[in-house]
Amino acid sequence: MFWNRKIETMKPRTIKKLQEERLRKIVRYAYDNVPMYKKRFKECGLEADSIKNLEDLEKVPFTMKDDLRRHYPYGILAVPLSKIVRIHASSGTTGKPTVVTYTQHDLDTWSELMARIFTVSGTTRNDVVQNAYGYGLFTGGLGFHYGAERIGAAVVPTSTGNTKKQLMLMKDMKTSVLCCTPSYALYLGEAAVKEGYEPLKDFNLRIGLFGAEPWSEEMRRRIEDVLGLRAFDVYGMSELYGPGVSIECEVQQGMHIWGDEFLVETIDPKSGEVIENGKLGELVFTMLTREAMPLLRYRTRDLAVINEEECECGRCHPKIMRVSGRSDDMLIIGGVNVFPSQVEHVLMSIEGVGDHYQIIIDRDILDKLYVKVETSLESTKDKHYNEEKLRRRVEEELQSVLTVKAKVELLPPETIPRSVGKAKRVLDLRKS
Ligand code: DLL
Repeated sequence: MFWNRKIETMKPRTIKKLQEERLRKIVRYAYDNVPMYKKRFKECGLEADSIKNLEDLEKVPFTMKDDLRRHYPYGILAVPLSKIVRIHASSGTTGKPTVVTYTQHDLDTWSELMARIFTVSGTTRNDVVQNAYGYGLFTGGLGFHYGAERIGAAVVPTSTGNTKKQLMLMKDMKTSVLCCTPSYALYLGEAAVKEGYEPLKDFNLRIGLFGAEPWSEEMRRRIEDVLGLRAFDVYGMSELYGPGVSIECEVQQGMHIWGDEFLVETIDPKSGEVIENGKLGELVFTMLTREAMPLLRYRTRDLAVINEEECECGRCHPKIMRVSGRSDDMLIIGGVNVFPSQVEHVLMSIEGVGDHYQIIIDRDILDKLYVKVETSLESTKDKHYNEEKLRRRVEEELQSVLTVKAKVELLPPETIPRSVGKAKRVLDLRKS
């Protein structure tokens, strides 16, 4: 299903032509209206009209998250404050948050992108959408809210938390589309069973729109099994409106990035060199029509692979394969690079292992990796269950994938704290 068939089915050549026109315009706009960009361009010996086509994009200096922090709160505004109608902020854990601003034009664009995202997933005006992303400074709540309203669906704005009430409403309102983080979806499934619901019978769920944190294929299967829905991966970030940047289509082999609004590249996070498509690199985005806060070559720190092959769904907008993590999430343990997503992949593929885990890195003389993971409720009920055998198996599989030794501790079900938003699974004690 298409929300905007004309744009969604544009051929690659048409997308590129549109991108080129928009790139020239947005560079001129950013140069004329944001002093930071004019200064940067001049420092690099560039004028706004030095950027004539897509190949020239490489000349444009990067924008970093630190640039936004340094210009807190309004330094990157390209319009007077009187034209700003919404302000969000990203959840900075230290120091000042990163502020993102929107004009009415930006909010309209964002809602259109969200309307496309809902429609790609198969959501229609006949659906009841339970939106359990946080409403507030976080972009998840309002982003999904306005997209669902735009397609005419009925929104139940539950926001995060209050899990028992979420479940009651899910049943009573006949919720058919659930929006929340994947970790909260798993928690909702688990809590439903505990509260005596039979999710496949009691709920009317058919679609889940999950994102805002990395998750694995194995986790997708677990969520789908427990809630009886089809789970779609949604990627975005506050600086790029919020959710709305990309979603998986029905083929579910990568997430389409809306090429009419975003130019995406991958770079080597160390050297900053552009990497050819098809190889893992850091995602860098240029927003093509942003009015309040144009961002040129914004470095996300997120790692993914761009795929420009034609997609069976009829959309030629480039795809990114699952976002495997952030370059700054990478753990270096005894000199070996380890991504938390690799740990999740191993854990979730082992039968008997539960859905919730924690990764702890400690240093005594050498770095030590600990993985605490719950056993599943079913396995503890199985009379052939052998905890030590399962623990050893988890350790062996982790070692073979990570190439570092992890000490595994199996915990009883429901002992690891649950999260209602983005899960915090890594505790790096070396940093404290
Ligand atoms: O998480 C926006 C969002 C809300 C996206 C709801 C999807 C659904 P931030 O709080 O600024 O914005 O966090 C952005 O979250 O740079 C990624 O590291 C991570 N992230 C977001 N979506 C995914 C995903 C929102 N599908 C940061 N897979 C990004 C992996 C994701 N990581």
